[in-house]
Amino acid sequence: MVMRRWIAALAMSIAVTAPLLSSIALAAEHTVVLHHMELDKIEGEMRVGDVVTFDNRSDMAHNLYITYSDGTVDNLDTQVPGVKRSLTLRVAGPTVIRCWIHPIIKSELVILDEEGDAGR
Ligand SMILES: [Cu+2]
Repeated sequence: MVMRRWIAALAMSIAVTAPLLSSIALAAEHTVVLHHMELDKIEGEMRVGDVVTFDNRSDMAHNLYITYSDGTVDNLDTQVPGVKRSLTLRVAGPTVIRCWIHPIIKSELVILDEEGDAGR
C-alpha cells in the first residue's frame, strides 16, 4: 500500500516536471561572429528563447541591435574588439540585425516560435 502511494507520488512529480524539462531542453545557443564589416551567415533555425552570442572578432567597435517583427528593439550596446555579448530571442517572425555605427552591417532572419512555427 505504501509502495503504491510512493509510485503514484513519483509518477505525479514526473508528470509535473517533464514538460518543464523539455521546454528547457529546446532552448539552443548560437554564436554569430562579427568580422570586419559583416556578420557570419546565420545558419540553422533560431527560436524564441534561444540565446545568441555575438562575438566581435573584428578590429573595431560595433553596436548591434535587433529589431523584432513587433517593432521592439534589443540593443547590445557598444562592443569593442574581442568582446562577446549575448541576448535571448524574444519575438517570433521576420527580424533584422544591424549595427548603429556601420549601417552597412545588416542580417535578416526569421525567428521561429517555441513550437517551431514561423509566426506572424
Ligand atoms: Cu559596426
